[in-house]
Amino acid sequence: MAKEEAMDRIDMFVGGLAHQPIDGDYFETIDPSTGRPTAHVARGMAADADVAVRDAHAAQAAWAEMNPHARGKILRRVGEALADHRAELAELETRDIGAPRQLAAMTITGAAEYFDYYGSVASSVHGETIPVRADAFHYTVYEPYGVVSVIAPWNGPVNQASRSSAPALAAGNSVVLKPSEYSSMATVAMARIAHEAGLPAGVLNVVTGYGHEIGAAITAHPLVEKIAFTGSVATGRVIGKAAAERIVPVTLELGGKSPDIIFEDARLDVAIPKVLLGFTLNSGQICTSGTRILVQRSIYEKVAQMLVAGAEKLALGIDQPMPALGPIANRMQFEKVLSYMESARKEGATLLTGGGRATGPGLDEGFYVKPTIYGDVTRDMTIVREEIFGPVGVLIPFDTEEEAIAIANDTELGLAAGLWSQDASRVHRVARRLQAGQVYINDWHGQAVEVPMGGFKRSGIGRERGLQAIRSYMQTKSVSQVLI
Ligand code: TXE
Repeated sequence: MAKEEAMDRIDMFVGGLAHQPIDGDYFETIDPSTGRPTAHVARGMAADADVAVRDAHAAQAAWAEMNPHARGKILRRVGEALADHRAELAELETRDIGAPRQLAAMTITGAAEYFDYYGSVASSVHGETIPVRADAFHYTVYEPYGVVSVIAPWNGPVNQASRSSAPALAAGNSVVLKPSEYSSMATVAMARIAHEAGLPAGVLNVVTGYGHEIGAAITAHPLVEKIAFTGSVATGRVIGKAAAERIVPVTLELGGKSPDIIFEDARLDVAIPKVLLGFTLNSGQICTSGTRILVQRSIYEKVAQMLVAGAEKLALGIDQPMPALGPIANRMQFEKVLSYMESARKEGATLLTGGGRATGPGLDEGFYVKPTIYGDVTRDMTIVREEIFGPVGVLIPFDTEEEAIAIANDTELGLAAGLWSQDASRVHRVARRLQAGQVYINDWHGQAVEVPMGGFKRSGIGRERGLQAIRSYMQTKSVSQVLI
C-alpha cells in the first residue's frame, strides 16, 4: 500500500547502532494532529531489553573511568548537537505528540540545556574529607550506580528523557532509555545524534515498545542498578514495587493537581496570561500544570471574566504561534480528557468556556479539545480531585489566606503550587505552608535546569534538575583509614 510504504520505520538504538526487534514486530503510531498513522515503531521485548542492558553494562566502566572533565565535554557537545538538530527533532516531536512547532522547538532547546548544564558540572560534584580524629583519615567518594533505566512519558519526550539521562550520564552511569509507546521517534533520533556527537557506543541506548513489555523488562533486569521514572502515579506505584523487589533506588516524578492562588492584591495584568498558560501550555499536558485556580472572592468575577476572555482568544493548531494549543497527544488521553468533561457535566460544575472537542478548519481530524474553564465546583468533584492532563482549569473562590492554604493543600498530590500577590511578607508566609515540591511566586512554569523539581506527597520521590539530581545518580562510598 503506497501510504504504508511512505511511513517511517523506527528501530531501537542500541550499542551505537540501529537495533531491529528480535521478534520482528512493529506497531503503528498515530499523528494526533491528523489522526492518521505516522510510523511503524519497533516493539521491543525482554530479549531486546537484555541486549540493551548488557551493551550498557559493557560500556559503563570505561565511561565511568573517563576523567569527569572529558566526560562533561562530550555531554556539552551532545547539547550543542541537539541544538543544531533542533528543527529535525522538533518536527519529529510534533509528529509524535502534536506539540505546536514553536513549542516543540523550545522543548528541544531545553533538552540541549540539560546536557550543557550537566556536562558543565560533571567535574564539580565530588566527595569531602571528614575530620574525626588526628590519627585517622575519612573521605567520601561519589560513584555511579552502573546501568540506569530511564522510563519517560509522552508529554515532552526528548526534554523529559534528557532531564533524567543527562545527569545520569554526567555521573558516569550508562543509560537504557524507554520513551512512551506514543512518542518514540524524536527520542530515537536524539540518541543517534548524541552518538554522532561523540557519546561512546552503548552509553545511551533507546529501546521502544510497550510499558508492560519492554518497560517492565528494563525495570526488572538484574544488571540495572537505578531507575528513573516520569509518568502517572499508577505506573509509578508499579515501578516502585519492582524497584523494591530488587532493592534498587528509584526516582519517581509523577502527576500533579497544582493550586494557583490569586490574592486580591495581585497584579492581574501580569497574572492572567501566566495563569492561563499555567493550565493550557502543551494543551495542559504538563505535570506541573496549575489547574486549580483559587481566586479571592472580592476579585472572583473579574478574574473569571478575564480568564474566559483569554481562553477564548487562544488559537489552536500546530502551525499557530505560541501560546497556541496543539491536539491532545494521543487518542487514549483525548478520550480521557473528554470523559472528565462529561464527569464535570454530570456532577454539576458550571462550564464557563470551552468544553468538548474543538472543530474547525484543520482541526476536525485531530485530537483537539477546547481550552476549558469550570466554575461552581465543589472540592469533591472528580475534575477538582484528579489530574486531567488536558487544558482544563477549575475556579475556586476563597475568603482568607488561611482558607486558600487549606484548599490548596487538600490533595494527595504535591508537585507544584503558585501564588500571586504583591505583599512581600505574605508570599513567603504562604509559600512556606504550601505542600508542594516547587512554589512559583508571581509566575508559573518558571523552572530552570539549575533548580530542583519533584513531588511532595504522592507526586513522587526524589528530585530532578539541579545538583540534587546528579547526586541522586551517584552512590556515596566512605573510605576510612587509620594513620599507622
Ligand atoms: O502514563 P504511564 P500514560 C499522567 C496523565 C496521563 C496518565 C496516563 O494523567 O493521563 O499519566 O498516561 C511506561 N513498567 N501522566 O498511560 O503509564 C510507559 O510505556 C515499566 C503524567 O502514558 O505512566 C511510558 O514510557 N514501564 C506525567 C511511561 O511508563 C511502564 C506524564 C509512562 O506511562 C509500565 C505522562 C510498566 N509496567 C502522563 N507501564 C507526568 N508526571 O509528567 C507503563 N510504562
